[in-house]
Amino acid sequence: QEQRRRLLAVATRFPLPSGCRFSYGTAGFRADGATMAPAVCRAGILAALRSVKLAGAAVGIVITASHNPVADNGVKIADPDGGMMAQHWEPFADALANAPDPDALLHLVLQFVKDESIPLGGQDTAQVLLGRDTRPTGGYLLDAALQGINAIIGARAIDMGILTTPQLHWMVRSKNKGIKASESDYFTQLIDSFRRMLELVPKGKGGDEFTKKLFVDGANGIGGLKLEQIKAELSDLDVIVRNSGKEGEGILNHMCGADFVQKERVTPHGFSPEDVGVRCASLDGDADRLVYFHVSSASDNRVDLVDGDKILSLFALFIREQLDFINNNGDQANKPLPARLGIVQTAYANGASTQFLKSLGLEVVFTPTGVKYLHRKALEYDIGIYFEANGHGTVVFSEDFISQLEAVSNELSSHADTGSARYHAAMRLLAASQLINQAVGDALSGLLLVEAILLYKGWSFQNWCGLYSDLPSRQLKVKVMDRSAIVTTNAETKVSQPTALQELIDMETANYAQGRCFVRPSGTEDVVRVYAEASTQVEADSLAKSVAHHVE
Ligand code: NG1
Ligand code: ZN
Repeated sequence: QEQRRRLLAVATRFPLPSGCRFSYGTAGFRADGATMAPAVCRAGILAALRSVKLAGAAVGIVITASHNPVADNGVKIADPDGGMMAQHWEPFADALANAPDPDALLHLVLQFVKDESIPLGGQDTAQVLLGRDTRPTGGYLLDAALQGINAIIGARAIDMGILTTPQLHWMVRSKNKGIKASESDYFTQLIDSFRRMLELVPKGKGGDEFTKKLFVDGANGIGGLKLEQIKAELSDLDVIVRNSGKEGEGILNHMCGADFVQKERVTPHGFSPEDVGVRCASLDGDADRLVYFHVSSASDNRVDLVDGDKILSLFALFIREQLDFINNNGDQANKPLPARLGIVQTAYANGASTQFLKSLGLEVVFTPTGVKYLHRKALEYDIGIYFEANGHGTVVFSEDFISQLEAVSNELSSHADTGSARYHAAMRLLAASQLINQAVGDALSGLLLVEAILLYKGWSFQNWCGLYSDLPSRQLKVKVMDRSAIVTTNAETKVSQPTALQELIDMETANYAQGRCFVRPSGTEDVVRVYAEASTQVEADSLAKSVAHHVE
């Protein structure tokens, strides 16, 4: 009865404005921040129920709208492993967010609790960790989330403060693993593993094109602020943060950030042609995306871009090299360490990157857009590397493989073999697995891994950028009456409905050398996205445009 009373009370406090329709989408609920409180409150209820269902394991709530404008906000839920909430709860999430009135909400919750056998009513049965980005609506939405959580008897909310999205995911994961999970633990892990990576750089190896100086575009968000906190401890780097998120420097994601740089291919606000020659990185508003760029010339603001595909390629090269050291250093006495290395991309990956990765003999697989799909696929390997072209991705190591690496390094050190290439390679992979966020794509840890690998290889930005040349591509958005009318298949590369549309796309694509084109409904915006690639920019533009006409 107390449980019913609490749910009715909280639903009455946060009535759903008429005409609002929420969908959990690719990355949780998103809308104008001022209208989000009912959805966020309900996400609080949902997260608490999820924790109760999972025997009180910590679950996370992140309040952010990532790269979207500052007035937007959003909410998503992290499961106990630090990944995205299990998809089979999404239909309930949608229904809950859209329940029209308190009675409907109560009925829905009670029915779901029964169907899922969620043991409500006990003490200390749920814990929910909350984080939010720097958006002005964050505090107000945090309060809505807290009220939602507290509507479930026995649920405890723990506000972790203003964080990057990946920090919160990391904390949830660490807490459930029984590892210390505060922000300073996160920073310590990053700084220590970065330092270990640098200690493992062989003296006098390879090129010496690496330079210490790095400009970082913080998108005027939380990532820049956090990087400012730790940069003094990154002794081999000279990090200068712009659009750092400090008062007065600019508006969140406005003319800056990873999404802006990747889509527009021009310097973000705060950068100029004078920065020519310096390696630059750009984060998005909640610091789960990372791209790199270089000002192309001193006369205009265009940039050379290193996107998620090329970050992935750098990671893949490095990891493959270490595996080769471990396995093929010619000494027959060594037991090989068989490792399945898998590369996961989406249809948005530049075709040149896929070709490059395949030419290295790597296994490349595709999933639909959205890190929840990529991450899950990557977990099928001993080492899974996934990235979206827009810079969201990470490297995941299986626990079994980590134990094997530890066994190799223990064995070698017990034979005082710590000078061998094999030992160093194993130690590098272990350090990388500590450095790179195992829960979700993380711009800060990704940046440090990139820097450590560039330093290890002695590479400049140009060395890296020159791994392969991107095929010219174009992305367009098309507004339609009902984007759900388009249904796709084959990791979104083909349209299955309406059937005639795919024939038209095929027909157009056939007119272009190296042409590739697909369309799909966005999961975060009310648009259909068109992507086209061809051997020249003019052709990619023209292919995208003609297919967009067929979509309209
Ligand atoms: P949608 O709107 O479903 O295309 C976009 C990005 C995804 C992902 C999500 C979540 C593109 C083409 N799509 O999804 O990669 O980052 O937002 O933020 O970049
Ligand atoms: Zn983001």
